[in-house]
Amino acid sequence: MTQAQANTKPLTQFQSKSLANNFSASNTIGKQGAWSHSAVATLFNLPLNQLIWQAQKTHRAYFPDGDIELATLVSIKTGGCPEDCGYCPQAARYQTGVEATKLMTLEAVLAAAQAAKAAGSNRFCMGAAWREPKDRDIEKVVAMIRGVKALGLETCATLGMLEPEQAKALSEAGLDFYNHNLDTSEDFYSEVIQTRVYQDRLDTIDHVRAAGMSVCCGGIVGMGESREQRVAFLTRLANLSPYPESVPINHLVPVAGTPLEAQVALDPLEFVRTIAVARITMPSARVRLSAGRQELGRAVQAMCFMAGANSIFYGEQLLTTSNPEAEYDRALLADLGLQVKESYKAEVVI
Ligand code: SAM
Ligand code: DTB
Ligand code: SF4
Repeated sequence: MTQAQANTKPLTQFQSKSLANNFSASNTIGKQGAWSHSAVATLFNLPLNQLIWQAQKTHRAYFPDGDIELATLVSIKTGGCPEDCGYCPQAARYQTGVEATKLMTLEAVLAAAQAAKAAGSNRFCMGAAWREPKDRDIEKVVAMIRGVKALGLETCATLGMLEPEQAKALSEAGLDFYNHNLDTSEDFYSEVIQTRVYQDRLDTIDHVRAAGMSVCCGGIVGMGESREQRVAFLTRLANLSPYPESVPINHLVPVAGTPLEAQVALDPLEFVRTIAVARITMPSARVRLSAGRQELGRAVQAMCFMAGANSIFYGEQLLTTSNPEAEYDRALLADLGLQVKESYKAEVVI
């Protein structure tokens, strides 16, 4: 036995046992929001192989087909945002070279949705650089949602903070998902954003739920937060009741001109761990590899799929930054033997 094995074996056995207890409980308590900080920290601390093995067991139980969802993102209103999110190229106060645009026309949005459908996308997500939409914006987005739904695509929107009535109007128009990220842990939040507080995010998520829509909620890792803060962030997400149906995990894209422009990249293995812990703690959620995939490369993305990621943003553009070409992603999925989710196929949730 090597010194390294001698050092890790007792820890491994102990951690496996404590994880097994937590794991069996998680099948019933996860939905009710009972993940403790220490249970999530224990997952993060597991030897990587064990963590991925647990994540794979969860993934196979909840997604026996193991397919990958493709979500296409379109920026329906770019730049000029009054908020100060330290990572965001669309905040008006940072000199990032992003030009503010008006809201896209209905025709342009429907043309983009048609193209996404033709490229094989499952979901069409409309993003707007707003702190919160005005009621007249909601009317226009309602028409977009109706048009995109009529094409047979799943719909998602991310428009900033919502009032209950606005969430209701979007839901009545047929919006399937609303994306609103917690982004990080509560204690790190104010180091990145000062123009709103964590509770504002939680309130909007409540309004989305109350209006009957599914929640798409995740965040960004690699902004300089600590491991403990990543644990706290995922614990918070997993304890939302119910936890989100969609969990986008963004890897910070450091954009020149933003306060986080010089942020040192996170260790890719820590990103893989974050994906695995998201999979285990939110077993029936679609865990989406979101911003920052280009920088990860094929091998790390493959590890993320092994760790339970089962959704990607698909198409060469995110909102203002670039994403892998569709052809690159199709080749990656084919090389890994991963099938694309069929649109509107019922998902098996145990
Ligand atoms: N304005 C709305 C809001 O903030 O909720 C919606 C659009 S906002 C751009 C959506 C999400 O994109 C953010 O919550 C953040 O997680 C992600 N994001 C923005 N800039 C990013 C960056 N540079 N790197 C990684 N993720 C980023
Ligand atoms: C999410 O969590 N990631 C997407 C989507 N939700 C709206 C946005 C990523 C944006 C990355 C920076 C940009 O392209 O401007
Ligand atoms: Fe505005 Fe959203 Fe960017 Fe924050 S993340 S500056 S709210 S567009």
